[in-house]
Parts: sequence; structure tokens; C-alpha cells
Amino acid sequence: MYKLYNVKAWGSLAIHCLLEELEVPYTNIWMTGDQVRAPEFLAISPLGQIPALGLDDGRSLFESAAIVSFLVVAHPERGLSPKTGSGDFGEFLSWLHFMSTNLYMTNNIAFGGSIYASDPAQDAFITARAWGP
Ligand SMILES: N[C@@H](CCC(=O)N[C@@H](CS)C(=O)NCC(=O)O)C(=O)O
Repeated sequence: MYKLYNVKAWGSLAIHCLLEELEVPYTNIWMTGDQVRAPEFLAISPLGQIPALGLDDGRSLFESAAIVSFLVVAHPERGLSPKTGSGDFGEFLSWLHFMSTNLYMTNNIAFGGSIYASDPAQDAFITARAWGP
């Protein structure tokens, strides 16, 4: 059974919705921000971030786009992925990666620059840049 490392109202929500949509068995491992930032969690998610998805063989996956790609291909019967190798699949990957590498990160910076800055002045500068000119 999958294990979703999950924090309420954090970015793991997308994977949580996908697991529900796929109707596959999974367990939520509800975590706090402090637990996500604890050194022990790096063994599960090397950047210390959620979402992470535990597999039955003990491995864990991280990065939202990788987890989405894995799940939709692993459960083809639910029809949430275009045929792998098709042009449609390539387009699906393009938009998925655009969302996770551009939109997600800009959102993180705009609403929580402090994870990227060590002092308040840097934080304010980074946040202002994320909101635009
Ligand atoms: N590139 C990652 C970003 C994941 C991410 O930014 N997760 C945030 C929560 S939304 C996190 O775990 N932050 C750790 C922290 O705030 O210490 C992905 O697409 O999954």
C-alpha cells in the first residue's frame, strides 16, 4: 500500500487528490512542518520536502511531477494518462513539469520566501521579485 507523506494545506494535496481519483489503497502519514524539516525525513525525501510517496518495497518517491507521472502510468486502468510514448503523453509531461517547476516554485516564493532566505531583508526582496515588477 502506498504511503503519502502529507501535511494539511501543503503541496501534498495534489497527490492526495490523485490517489483518491485513482481509487488505490494508500495510507496518509500526517506530518507537521517540524517533522518535514527534521533530519530523519531526509532518508525519505532527500530535499526535506513533501509530497513523498512510500512504495511497498521500501523505496520512496519525491517531486510532485515524478509522483504524478509514476502513479498515472502505474494505474492505466483509470485512464488518467495518455498512452506512454505518444505525442499526447509528451504534451502531458510538458504541462506537468511546467506546473511543478515554474508555477509551484513561484507560488512557494511568493507565499513563503523565508525558506529561501536567511534574513528578513533577503526574504522581502525574494518575495517582491516573485510577485513581479
Ligand atoms: N519541487 C517540489 C516542491 C515541493 C515543495 O515545495 N514542498 C514544500 C511544501 S508545499 C515543502 O515541503 N517545504 C518544506 C519546508 O517548508 O520546510 C515538488 O514539486 O514536489
